[in-house]
Amino acid sequence: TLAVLKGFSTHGLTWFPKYVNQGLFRQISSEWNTNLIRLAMYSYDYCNGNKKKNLEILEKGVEFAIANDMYVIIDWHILQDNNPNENLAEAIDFFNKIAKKYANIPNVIFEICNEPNGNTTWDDIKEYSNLIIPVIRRYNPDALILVGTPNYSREIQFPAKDPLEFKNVMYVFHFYAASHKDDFRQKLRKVVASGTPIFITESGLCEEDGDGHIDLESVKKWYSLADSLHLNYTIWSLSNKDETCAIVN
Ligand code: IDC
Repeated sequence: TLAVLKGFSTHGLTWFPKYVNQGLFRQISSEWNTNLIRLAMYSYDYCNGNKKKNLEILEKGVEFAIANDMYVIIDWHILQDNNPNENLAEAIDFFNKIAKKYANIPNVIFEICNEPNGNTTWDDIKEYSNLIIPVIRRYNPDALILVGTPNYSREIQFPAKDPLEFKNVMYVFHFYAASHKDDFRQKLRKVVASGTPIFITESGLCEEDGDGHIDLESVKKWYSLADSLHLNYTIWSLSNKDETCAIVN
């Protein structure tokens, strides 16, 4: 049978550490039937904050995910730092640490750049990936590695034409149902049909800024499309931030 991974993404771990708790992870795994959790480590905050403390939150999240039989995405959440090469040295150090710590643990999935944006091109992302992926592969020869795509992980046509030369890599697509409609769904269908491996590491029921209205009609279309294409996804976010994408209020 085909395994499909579904679950939630946390909000920024360093802002909402209380959601990294054993009881909640047990609940979303066993009562809500999710088998995936994404841990969003905002790279900007990691690089400019208390690294040791931030890593401790992440490590607790990985521990609770494994204890509850879930897959876990360790997400290097670039956003304000719009090009992953901006904090390259920090990224190498981060992935070296965590890849070593979680060497060959099958639950762990590595997401190396959340949403490249601004002027960041697919060539920039390839350059970064060609440096970061070997750091992870040194300890995890078979781990699944997820690579963000230009313009907030929407432009999956680039890797479709010009993929990386590594095995067990998937490309990241994000959608927010109230902002992204049929033209985006059509693009996703086309790229998936071309055989390009796509992983939806983040999606939302609301508008693309994480707030605004929820579009239930588009929501239904998106998740039935994801299901029909057997795509893995997470929903943003497992938090109570005052915005419509937050699932706790
Ligand atoms: C957003 C938060 C928003 C915050 C911003 C920057 O919702 O309040 O100001 O981060 O820290 C994404 C990003 C994710 C966003 C999320 C929803 O990956 O970090 O969170 N979103 O806005 N891409 C599209 C939407």
